[in-house]
Amino acid sequence: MDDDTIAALSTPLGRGGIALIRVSGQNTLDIINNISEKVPKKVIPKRAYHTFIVDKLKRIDECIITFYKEPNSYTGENVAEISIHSNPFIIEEVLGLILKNNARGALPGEFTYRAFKNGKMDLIQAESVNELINANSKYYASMKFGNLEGKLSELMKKLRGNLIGLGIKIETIIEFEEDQFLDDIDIIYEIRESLKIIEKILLNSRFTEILDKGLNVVIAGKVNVGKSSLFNLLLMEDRSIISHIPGTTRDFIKEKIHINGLPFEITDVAGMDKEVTGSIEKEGIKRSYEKIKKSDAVIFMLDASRELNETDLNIFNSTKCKERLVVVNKIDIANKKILKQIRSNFMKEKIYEISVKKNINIDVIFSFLNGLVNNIKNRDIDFIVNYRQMNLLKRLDGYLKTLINMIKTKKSNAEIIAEEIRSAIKVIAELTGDISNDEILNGIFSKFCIGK
Ligand SMILES: Nc1nc2c(ncn2[C@@H]2O[C@H](COP(=O)(O)OP(=O)(O)OP(=O)(O)O)[C@@H](O)[C@H]2O)c(=O)[nH]1
Ligand SMILES: [Mg+2]
Repeated sequence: MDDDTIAALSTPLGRGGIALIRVSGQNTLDIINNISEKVPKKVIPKRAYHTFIVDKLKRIDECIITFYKEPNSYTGENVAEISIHSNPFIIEEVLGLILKNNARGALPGEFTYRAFKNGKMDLIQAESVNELINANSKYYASMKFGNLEGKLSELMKKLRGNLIGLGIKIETIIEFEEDQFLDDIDIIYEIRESLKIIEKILLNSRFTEILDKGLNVVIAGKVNVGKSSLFNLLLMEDRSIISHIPGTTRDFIKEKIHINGLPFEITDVAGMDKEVTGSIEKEGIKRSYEKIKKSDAVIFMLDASRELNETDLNIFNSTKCKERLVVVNKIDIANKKILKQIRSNFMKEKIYEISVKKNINIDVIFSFLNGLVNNIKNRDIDFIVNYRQMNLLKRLDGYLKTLINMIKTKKSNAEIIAEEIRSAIKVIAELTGDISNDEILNGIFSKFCIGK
């Protein structure tokens, strides 16, 4: 099956300037010769040929064809990239013509699978192709590009080299002196250095999902404090209904926004006043508290024009364990006595005075949101691992720790230590795909789109 020549549309199906069809495999050259007017038999690789797609002498579309000669192509095989006008009917016709000329439709991810099989990239890089395409934020995309560039792969290569070196040292001991113990401070230092890097990656990766999906931030407060007003301001659109009537928002509303390329999921909830009687309102309040519980952070809003009450205190207490920003809204119509009351009730808390309506001090909201991400983001690392990689790195972490222990305590002989090193090297090979099975590969490549 790997010998088949495959073809697929690599751009989204729809109307647009250009659609790109990719062909890969041994029949590629014949195919482009058969379906186009002006690609010479002695085609020059990587040259763009302006020509026409023809079916039985009838021109179907104008096109640009670029041929890449193996192994200098994306897949490592002969590849052609055919750019035509993006119209679903033209695409279907051209693709149909290609398939009639000894090619079959590519499976999801099959181009990248071939690139991996032909050694153009390792498994970590292959996975990152799809992750990059599907990234939901600028930050996540740039991290995934780090993986594609091979930053994690390089690290794994280096680590593998270190371990192999260590293995050889130990094997020599085994050969010459039975039951020898290994005592080498340099070796322990080297393994420790690798461990440090792995632990940093793991720490960073705990936030992989958060950063892809967006940090969940809830705007909480009693009715009518201005929650929906702030929500709309952050979204830059009139998403939530705002009114002077208390209890306007009865159910939560969740929307995604990006600040500096980082995703946030902001939730506007119903005001949480204890004294409401209606069953819908009660359900709304229940949901508000649930949303707080599940959130990553909370913006807790007070009202500078109305007396502090029990609801304010209840909400404050429910957000104790959360990353929290406390703001007093409506500072434009603040009542001095109330501000004093608020300050004396929240003595230990840093409270920011804002007005959503008059756009006063709104910067604090953005600083808070930015700060949340800066807290969790490890700036030294420019790639993020996925769950498969994370689990393997955890296993590797375990092996390396055991290894240090074995060497330090001098309780294990060289034979056992060598075995531990072999296990660690095997984990690295699984990470990079040097060892893999069909099930793992299927799991990875079936998630790709067709044409990649
Ligand atoms: N003066 C003043 N009024 C504000 C400010 N922010 C919001 N408001 C007004 O306060 C009222 C309530 O605003 P909303 O945003 O609907 O408040 P909410 O907290 O979502 O209210 P519920 O959904 O009922 O819980 C509206 O009339 C807003 O125009 C502000 O900074 N200053
Ligand atoms: Mg509201």
